Amino acid sequence: MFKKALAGIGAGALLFGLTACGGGGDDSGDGGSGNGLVIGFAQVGAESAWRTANSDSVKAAAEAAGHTLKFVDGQQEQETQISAVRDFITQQVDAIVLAPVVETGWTDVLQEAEDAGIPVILADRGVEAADEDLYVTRLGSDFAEEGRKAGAWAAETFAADADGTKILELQGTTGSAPANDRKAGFFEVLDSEGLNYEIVDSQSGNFTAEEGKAVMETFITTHGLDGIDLLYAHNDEMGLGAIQAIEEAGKVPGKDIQIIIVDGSKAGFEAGVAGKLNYIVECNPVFGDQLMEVVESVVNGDEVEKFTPVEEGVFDATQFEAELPNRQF
Ligand code: GYE
Repeated sequence: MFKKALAGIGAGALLFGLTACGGGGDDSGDGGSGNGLVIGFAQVGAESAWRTANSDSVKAAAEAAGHTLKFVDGQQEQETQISAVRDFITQQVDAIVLAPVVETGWTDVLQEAEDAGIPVILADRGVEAADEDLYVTRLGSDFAEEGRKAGAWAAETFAADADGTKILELQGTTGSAPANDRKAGFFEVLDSEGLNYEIVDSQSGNFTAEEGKAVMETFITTHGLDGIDLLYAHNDEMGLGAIQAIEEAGKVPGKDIQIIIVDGSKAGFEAGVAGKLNYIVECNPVFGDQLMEVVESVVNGDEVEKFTPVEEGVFDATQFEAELPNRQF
């Protein structure tokens, strides 16, 4: 992590952004907070409870701060998001917030935003390192750390499993930052902890319950469940879909096969309280207020961190019941 001054092209972009302020901005100059910015938000989609909570949080925070939010649901399609960003450029918004569905393929449109002098702030997901200079900052989760947290629990839980831990993995959307990093962080820790394991199968369930269930059914048909120790699902929805598939196959999720999920929605915790899963790595979507502060700082030309992580915890079976009432989504 490092501080990056908004120098060079970035600062030029900011000046342009301020002077060419797209409709609706009030130039009251109150020092930066809540002075009616126009913000374009190209969201990933509506694939999960996490996502819905994230959209709600950003919309509410923009309204509370007195900004105009132009919201586009990308429906998990990169093309839709690219069109949305181009529309925001045409409309000369003050700032663009992008939650990129996948990591690659953004160079051209990010360059177009920069050429138009409009700062881009990444929310939630990241883009590939080669494009790092084409956005100002990212606010979101440390997905590799989430994967490492899941891996640490698995390595400890199955340390005494002499004949090798057999693992199924339900990956998030192919090519997305959370899928790539949750996978990498998880296996990094299994390897560094020296766990004896085998990846029996690993496929994408695209972060949805339907696809998670369908992929789990395929896993069951192909491999059976006997001898499978652990399912690592990259989000709640896929884990919950898989639980249905396991139950329909006559097995007991959480017992016959242990399950880790990432997110920590109410529905995820309820499944935990019911004993159907074993470990939850929290991913926090409620960062709208923090995002508005970052956007205001960027438009003001303040120095911002290149990456601001959202604070997150982990929960095991002894904590599910006490934590359930605290869940916000
Ligand atoms: O975990 C998943 C959603 O990008 C962190 O996207 C986000 C992920 C989240 O679909 O539920």
